[in-house]
Amino acid sequence: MATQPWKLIDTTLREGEQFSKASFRTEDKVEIARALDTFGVEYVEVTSPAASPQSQRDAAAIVKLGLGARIISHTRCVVDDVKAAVDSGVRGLGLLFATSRILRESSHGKSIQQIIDAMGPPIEYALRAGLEVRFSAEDTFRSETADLIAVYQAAERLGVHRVGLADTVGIATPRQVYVLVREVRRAVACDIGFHGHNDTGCAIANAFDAIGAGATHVDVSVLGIGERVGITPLGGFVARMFSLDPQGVGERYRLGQLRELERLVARVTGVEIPFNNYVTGETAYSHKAGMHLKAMMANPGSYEIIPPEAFGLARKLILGSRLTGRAAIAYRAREMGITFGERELKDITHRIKALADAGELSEEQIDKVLREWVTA
Ligand code: HCA
Ligand code: CU
Repeated sequence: MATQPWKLIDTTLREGEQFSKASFRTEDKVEIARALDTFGVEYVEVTSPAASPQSQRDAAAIVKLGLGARIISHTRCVVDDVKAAVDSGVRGLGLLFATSRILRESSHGKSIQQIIDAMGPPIEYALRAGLEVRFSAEDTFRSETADLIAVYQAAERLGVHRVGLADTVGIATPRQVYVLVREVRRAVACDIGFHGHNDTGCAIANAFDAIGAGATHVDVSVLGIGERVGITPLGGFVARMFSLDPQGVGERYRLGQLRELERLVARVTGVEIPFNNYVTGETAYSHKAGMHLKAMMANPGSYEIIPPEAFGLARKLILGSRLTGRAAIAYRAREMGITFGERELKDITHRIKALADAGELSEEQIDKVLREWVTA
């Protein structure tokens, strides 16, 4: 059970900048960073200041906002990049090296021993500068476990605060994540982070199992934006955790800000929020079938594990479809101050269903049918 402490590293301004539709201006980044801080994420990760001159200026601008969230940056594991990050004023660094054979061959050409030798100077530089340092093995789930443990233990000996597992290609299953995080948990004493891509739809479940197995930090981005189909979405992950610990999660984050935060990122990147988005999607709180409506009217918990009010949202009961039911129609009639007998209710519901066969009725149309029935 995911009851142990965990922290959110929002990487909308790093992984999310790698999203094909994102090209953030400085003012967009500032607005997103502020909104993330208002929501309450513990960390905001920004693009490596070494990536470009503007990236350096943007990182410094975000640091200067003086937010409550800790501003960290991502950098390659080389001293020059670390220096640029230190100069920008960020308080933490996420360093990484690919450890899978395929990426070692196609990306940097180093053996595991060469990685271990190369990570020393940048990690030491960052630690001497007083930064919180994380070392992550890119493409963790296509790497050999023995290699991973060797690299993580070397990082820990150098003094990193956290090691990271990255499902770079979205290949991991929840069980694999659980098993590997457990193994890393036994091998090192420092904190553990998880970063998971969503190529096969497992990113939330994987992040959840990482925490269950002892991970302390989870990477998320608003709407899940990132390379390809992106990573664990902030909203979906928070929903997962809220369903298990409503009070704890509700106290830690300003959940009522989620929708605004998502709208902001959707606007800046020019994408739509999916209709079935976790919690905030257009249909996330729509209830339609007669049997559902009946139970929802008796107790909203019947078909909702997360009350919409917790996120500042409202539910929508769709009464005018062919799937509607007597309880729903009686409910609406009562709201209008009309009471029908059982027989009548059956007939009027039948009538509404028959009309709805030609297309869903609006609330006004239902009300009209009910009123006319009374006066007829
Ligand atoms: C990438 C790197 C990364 C890094 C994750 C991490 C990944 O862009 O390929 O820092 O833990 O997915 O491996 O985003
Ligand atoms: Cu990634």
